[in-house]
Amino acid sequence: MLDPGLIAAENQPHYAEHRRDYEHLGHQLRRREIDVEGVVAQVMAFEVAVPSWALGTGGTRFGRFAGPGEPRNVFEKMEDIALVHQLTGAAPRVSLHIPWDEPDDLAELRQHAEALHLGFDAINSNTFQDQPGQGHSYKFGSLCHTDAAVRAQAVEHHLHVVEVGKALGSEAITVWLADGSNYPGQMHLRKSFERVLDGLRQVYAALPPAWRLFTEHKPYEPAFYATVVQDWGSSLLLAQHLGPQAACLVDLGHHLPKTNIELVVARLIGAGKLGGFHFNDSKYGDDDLTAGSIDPYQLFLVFNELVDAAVEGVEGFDPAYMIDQSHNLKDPIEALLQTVEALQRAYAQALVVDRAALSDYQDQNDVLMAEGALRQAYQTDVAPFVAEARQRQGGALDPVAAFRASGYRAAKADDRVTAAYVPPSSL
Ligand code: LRH
Ligand code: MN
Repeated sequence: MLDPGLIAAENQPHYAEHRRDYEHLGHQLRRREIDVEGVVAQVMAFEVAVPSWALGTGGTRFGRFAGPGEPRNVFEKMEDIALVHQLTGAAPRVSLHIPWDEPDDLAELRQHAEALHLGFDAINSNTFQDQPGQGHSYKFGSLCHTDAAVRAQAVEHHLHVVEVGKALGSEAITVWLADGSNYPGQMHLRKSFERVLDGLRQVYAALPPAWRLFTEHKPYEPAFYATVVQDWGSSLLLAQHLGPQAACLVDLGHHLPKTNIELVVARLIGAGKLGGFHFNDSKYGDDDLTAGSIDPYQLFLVFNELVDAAVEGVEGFDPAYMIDQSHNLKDPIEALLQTVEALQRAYAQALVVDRAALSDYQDQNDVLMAEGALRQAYQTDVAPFVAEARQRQGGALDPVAAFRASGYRAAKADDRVTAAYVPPSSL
């Protein structure tokens, strides 16, 4: 965590200018009968979970270029996430991956999180890698495997992940399965799906009443011919068969090029099965780039569907917002600060859509004016609203500038090399 005084000192020279921008935007939007304070309040309430696996430098099969001061374990990852939350006011929870982040002492990790004012969002299972000492390999799948012993092992893993989540205070499990095939004929396309459903039924049966199970679809990789949970339709079928505690998680990068992702979101909202998001962006495949970096209009159109559902009061609409990115070139903390900003902006833009006018234009099939209503909101520079929402929560007007001014990375580059890691319990 940073000394709050440092953030205030960083904000101070820019505050008057920010106020002018904020007032100016306020005037513009009041002319459009937009409730300015209402928008800022909603942006202040916006929260997104940070994935534990995004705090270290990511890589590809071609290489990884580690950066200075990377976290060495889940405790240090939590410290970095607490900083992202301190600077943005919008990242109060972490999404863990098991076994990557499984500590020896869960109670110690929970205490550490509480000390950092962080909570635990959906916890992620992992049957896409074989762990040392594992009885059966997941080479040919996990819950879809033709061998009952492998399926039982995969179910056991998911039950264990639920127990870890319960101990940490998480209330959801995200199930992304790499299960699939590389060649036609290799895998029975219907029976493999039936086996996955059967396995998830056993996991579903073990869920505490308040928990949710998110099914995450993905068209390909690591399977390059057929993935069992390949698309939103397969994910929706699973969630509908499993029951009310199951819903679909939309990873923005898990769609074939040119897929209308906001339409997928609208369909899942309509089915009452939109469970949550893994926000990121991509140009080609599952590139896990920073959200809004490639197609910010698409991100806005996704948030437009979310705000529309919230304004309408769609029953049971309560999606979990999480980031899922791999920071191969950017400093992971800076990339996350940039990501939270992009999400807050897309949300604020969606909040300033004149929905009454849009609905009239849609009813009158006034194509140009209907499109114009969305573009007007998208072209509104809501940055002063987002900055105001942050600074009202003790955050930074410019989080990346404050992070760089703090020297946090350089300090960690020293700490996390020289100093052996001392768990909080022994401090
Ligand atoms: C799969 C995925 C999934 C996570 C993994 C780190 O591509 O999106 O959500 O388990 O990335
Ligand atoms: Mn994902």
